[in-house]
Amino acid sequence: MVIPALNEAGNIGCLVAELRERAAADVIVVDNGSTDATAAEAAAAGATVVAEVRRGYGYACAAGVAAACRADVIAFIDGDGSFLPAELPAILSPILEGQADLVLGSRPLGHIVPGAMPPQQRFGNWLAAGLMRALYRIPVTDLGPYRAIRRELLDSLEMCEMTYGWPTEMMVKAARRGARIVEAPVSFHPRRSGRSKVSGTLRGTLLAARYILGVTLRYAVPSK
Ligand SMILES: Nc1nc2c(ncn2[C@@H]2O[C@H](COP(=O)(O)OP(=O)(O)O)[C@@H](O)[C@H]2O)c(=O)[nH]1
Ligand SMILES: [Mg+2]
Repeated sequence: MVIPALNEAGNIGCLVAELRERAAADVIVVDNGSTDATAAEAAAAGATVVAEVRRGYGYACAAGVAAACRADVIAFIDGDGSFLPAELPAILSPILEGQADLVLGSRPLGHIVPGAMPPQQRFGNWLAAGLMRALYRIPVTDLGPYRAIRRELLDSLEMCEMTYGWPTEMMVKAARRGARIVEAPVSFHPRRSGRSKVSGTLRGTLLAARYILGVTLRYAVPSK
């Protein structure tokens, strides 16, 4: 289990504790230069804490993957408490049962608590997922950061988007590989505490939109 985290003190401890109660194997928190007690709180709750100084969601995820060296399946969850550890079995079981290589938690298929997702994020995810359905023929309704992937597949993707583009790159490259991609409904809640760094800020929203759309279009034309 990999959790990219930037200033999630107040959220990360409960999240790690809940994941460990639910017997998630290694819980790895990647602290991306937090200025609060994220690392200490995560460690106290029993996580393996990895520091990644290069700022970026993709750098953090990649550092977590490198640290999870014994895992055959790697799951990702945000560090803000907006996704529920109780729903982890839905994310993992299609892979463990041999039916999928990449499982994406879909919020539109599940439940979005009112106020949890700003309208621009709702629209952006809808648009990007629609483009992916049309361009890559994959059955997706969301960009699902709560997800799980077979390690073998992930290693073969040669991920290079080290910031906002990482989750999109994983989807489109897996699609190009012909991987089995399925969605599982998940619920989405307001972050437990603290501030949003992506969809709640203008800069984060614009950068995320640019990377998500850029990466979605970039791999649409097969290079060979
Ligand atoms: N490693 C890393 N994680 C980040 C960064 N920005 C956001 N995150 C984490 O990514 C997740 C989603 O970010 P969040 O601020 O909740 O964005 P929102 O869900 O769009 O409001 C949370 O776990 C954050 O701690 C970053 O620059 N680096
Ligand atoms: Mg969030």
